[in-house]
Amino acid sequence: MKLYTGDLSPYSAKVRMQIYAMGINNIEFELPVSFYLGKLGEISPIGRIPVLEVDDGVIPESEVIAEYLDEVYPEKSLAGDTPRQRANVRLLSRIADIYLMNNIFMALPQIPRASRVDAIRDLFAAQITRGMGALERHLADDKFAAGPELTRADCTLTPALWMCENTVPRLDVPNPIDSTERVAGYWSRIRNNKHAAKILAEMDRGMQARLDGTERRMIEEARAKL
Ligand SMILES: N[C@@H](CCC(=O)N[C@@H](CS)C(=O)NCC(=O)O)C(=O)O
Repeated sequence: MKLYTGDLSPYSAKVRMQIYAMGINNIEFELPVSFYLGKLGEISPIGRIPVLEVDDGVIPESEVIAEYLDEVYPEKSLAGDTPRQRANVRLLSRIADIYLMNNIFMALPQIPRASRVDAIRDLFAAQITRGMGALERHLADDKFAAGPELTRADCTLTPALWMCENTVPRLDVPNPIDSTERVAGYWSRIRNNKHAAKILAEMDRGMQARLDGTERRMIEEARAKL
C-alpha cells in the first residue's frame, strides 16, 4: 500500500500517527509533485491528501482510510473495544475534523492582514472556539482522549491541536487551547506520547519547509520541468 501524504498536512498526519501506533510497516509514504501543481485529481478525484493507494484503486479521506486500516488489521485496531467506546472515539474524531480542522482550513486565507476580511475571520474563529468548548466537555479525564488507551481519537486530535496552537494565532486571535483546562492538560500529555511526538516533529519540519522557502523552491522546480 502507498499513502500519499505531506508533512504539514494535519489530515495526513492523523493517518500517519495511526500507522505508527498500529505498528503497520508495509505502507510506503509519498508526496506526489502533482499535489503542488493542483493536479492531485489525476490520482484521486477529491484532489486532497491523504490518499491510500491499494491493489485495486485509491481510498481518499482520512477518516475513511483510518477505518479501513482498522478493518484490515483488526488485531491492532485503535477504534475502541465496546460500542460505547467506539462511539466516543468517533465523536472526538468528528469534533477534531469537522468543528476544529475544517473551520481552521476555511479561515486560513484570512491569515494575510493586507487582504483579510475581519468578518470572515471572526465567523470561523467563533466556530473554532465553539468546537473547542465541545471538546473540553467530551474529552475523557484520563491519560488519552477517550480513556486509558490510545485510540484513533488521539490520532485526529493531535494534529488538530497542533493547528490550533500554530495556525490560529496567525489570524491574530488567541490560541483556543489557552482558554481550556481539560484540553490544555490533554495537549501537554499527548505531545509526549512517542507516536504523537513523531508526527508533531514531521509537522514542524513541514512548517519549516514552508517558511524557509524549501517548499516553494520544490514547486518552482516541478513547474520548470513541465
Ligand atoms: N476531509 C479531508 C480533508 C483533506 C484535506 O483538505 N487535505 C488538504 C491538506 S491537509 C489538501 O489536500 N488540500 C489541497 C486542496 O484543498 O486542494 C480528509 O479528511 O482527508
